Amino acid sequence: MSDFFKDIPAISYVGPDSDAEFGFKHYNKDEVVLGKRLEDHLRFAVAWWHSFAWEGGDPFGGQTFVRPWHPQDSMKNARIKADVAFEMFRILDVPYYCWHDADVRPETGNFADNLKTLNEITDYMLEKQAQTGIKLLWGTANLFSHRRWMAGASTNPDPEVFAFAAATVKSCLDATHKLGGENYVLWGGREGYETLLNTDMKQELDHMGRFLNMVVDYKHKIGFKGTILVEPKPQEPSKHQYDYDAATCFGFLQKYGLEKEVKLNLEQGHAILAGHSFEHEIATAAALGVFGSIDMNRNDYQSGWDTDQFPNNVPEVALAYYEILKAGGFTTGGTNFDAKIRRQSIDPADLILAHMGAMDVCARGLKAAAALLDSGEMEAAKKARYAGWDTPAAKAMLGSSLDAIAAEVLAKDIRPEPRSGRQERLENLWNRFV
Ligand code: XLS
Ligand code: NI
Ligand code: NI
Repeated sequence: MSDFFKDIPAISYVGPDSDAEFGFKHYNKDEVVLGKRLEDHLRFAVAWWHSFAWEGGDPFGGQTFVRPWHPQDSMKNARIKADVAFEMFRILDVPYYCWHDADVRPETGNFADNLKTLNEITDYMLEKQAQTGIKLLWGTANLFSHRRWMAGASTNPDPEVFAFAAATVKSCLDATHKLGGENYVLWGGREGYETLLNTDMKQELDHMGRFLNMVVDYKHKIGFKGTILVEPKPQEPSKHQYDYDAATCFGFLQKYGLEKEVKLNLEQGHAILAGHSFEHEIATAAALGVFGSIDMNRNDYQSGWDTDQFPNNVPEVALAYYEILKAGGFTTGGTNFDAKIRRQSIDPADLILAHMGAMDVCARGLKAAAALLDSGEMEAAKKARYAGWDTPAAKAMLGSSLDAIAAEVLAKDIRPEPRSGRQERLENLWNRFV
């Protein structure tokens, strides 16, 4: 046990009428919604990197946080960091957490040492999981921070970097498997390019497709039962990233024969960077059969970059959960807060309050979405809009041909009558629930 959070009580449900600073106002994990406990619907996870590895730097200034596990260059401090992390998971009563290799172990620059320290610290984390019951939602490899990755990992023009990436992902998949992780994520931060003047795009895409196939093969080889997830993002850090958005990723998976093996981890802020809404990305992935998990962190709408802020907009979050519920909810996925406190929020309490508030926002959003879904009104309106397609004649047309349909249009003198899309009525309906 560490005393980093010494004056902070464990967070429990106090209800919406309480003004307690530390307490859930809306997230009552045992509340049953649509036949399932809120904890099982939302499947919250804390991201190790933003809360414990990031030191508060931005492009104009360095570290603002002063923590007992700094500097992060020794196994001794990696253990202190793990102690504090598990203490925070306990205080928040979250069921899951997520990590990159580089968040949990010191970086030494060579693979053998990285492997040794990763195995050592994840053994320690396994003990902590056993003591607390907290589980791993997903593990991942950081293939973007160290300078060796500057021109990409699997898409690097240097085969030695590809090899280093393959070895690193193998080690992270092994560690995720050991910890009973329910998913494994690949976010291609530098799998893209800065300029076509020095880039062979076709070759890079083929290498990335081959790499992902090797990941899937290895997953089966070791009997890892979790889901392999790819996380789309259009740019930042690379100018152009190959995993632009959900639809682009699906095309990539299909081209390399992986659409049945790999699903998507969708992030709210990345959707916005791609010029989409979060619910658009979720609905796209669900329609294509590749919805997996979410990173629930928003951007600042004025700044135009990935600011990784905790969610605080209930109507926005509700729209996302509505699509998730319609898709049947999470299976192996969950709600990961890939979010960081602001660099001025230097107190330990800020870390707790950020997560606590975000869990409340998500609970409110999910409950609103569930109530609307349960009322059936929105879905009935949608069904009515497509009712014409329920007739045998309309169904038969889909198996017909252009010339047969054209003959029918002439013979019956078909003249379609436009009908209202009723958008504002449906927006008013939505507003009754949020
Ligand atoms: C960065 C990504 C990253 C992934 C994990 O923008 O969101 O944090 O979730 O590598
Ligand atoms: Ni992100
Ligand atoms: Ni993310």
